Amino acid sequence: MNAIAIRSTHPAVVGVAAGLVLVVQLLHPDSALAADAAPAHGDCAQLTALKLPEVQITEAVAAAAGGAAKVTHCRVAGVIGKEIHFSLLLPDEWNHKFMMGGGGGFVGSVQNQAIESVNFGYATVGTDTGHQGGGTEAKWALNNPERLVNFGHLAVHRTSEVSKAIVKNYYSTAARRSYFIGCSNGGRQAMMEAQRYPEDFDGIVAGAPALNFTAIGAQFIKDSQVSFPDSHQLTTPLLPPETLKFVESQVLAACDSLDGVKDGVMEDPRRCKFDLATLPACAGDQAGAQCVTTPQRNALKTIYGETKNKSGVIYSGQPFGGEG
Ligand SMILES: [Ca+2]
Repeated sequence: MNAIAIRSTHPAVVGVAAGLVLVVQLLHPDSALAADAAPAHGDCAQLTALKLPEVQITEAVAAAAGGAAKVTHCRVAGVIGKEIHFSLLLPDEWNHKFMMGGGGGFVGSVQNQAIESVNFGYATVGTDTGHQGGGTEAKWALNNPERLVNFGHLAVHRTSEVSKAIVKNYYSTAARRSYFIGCSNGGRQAMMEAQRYPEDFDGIVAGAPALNFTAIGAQFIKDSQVSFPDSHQLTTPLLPPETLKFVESQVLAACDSLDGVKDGVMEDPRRCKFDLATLPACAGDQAGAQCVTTPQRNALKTIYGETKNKSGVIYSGQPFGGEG
């Protein structure tokens, strides 16, 4: 995992590079946090009677440890507006903090990439972002601007506000700190929050943020085309896993130490200027595990190269690192 920590005393808008984790720490210093006992909480089942504007709480049950949640908690499910579903876990032993987790792809089911935070005492929530469907399917969006806005940014914002209200009701005190963490589309959600709703969270972690879905889609197509140059043969990629592992080992050998520590991790892949010409060529251009063929080298050049259309560059190339 690659990470950049950015500290700021102002709500921040930060730059993005694919494959990076951006940590945005906003406002309050953590020294203001006092460690003390978990507060008493209310009756879980009674939360179904809680009235909030445009919110239906459909379920509130005291839940035993199970699945990702290793602690007893109150599980609250509901619908915001017409169709934004959420699931909120309220641990019996609360640490006075709230953490929302993002969802991957087009989401389409209630997802919480931070669900395990409940085991550390966080109240935590996830949402389906206002539609149901497969994570790579976008039929829900056709001619439906409300769903587009919900998916784009509004569902996360509304879910955070509703969750904070439920947290405050259940524990009779507001969360002292609120955080958001997400990866891929969840990283995009994180960036949207930082830019559009900087008051929602005290800290935001945007992992590998998938910004600009159209350009990323073009990039995926570009990469897939060179990985499978024969459209009738889609079972074996030109760059098989063992070759990618080899490429990764060569990239790390060249760039791991740039951050001062040889630990198998590149702090900032943008600093890695790996020359693909240094990869050993396969004898007789016959594929092998410790070399690349000419077609493989050319494919790698395309994958690491910028994605362009007739107007120019529309997306940066894949960063080095994490190949295998
Ligand atoms: Ca390193």
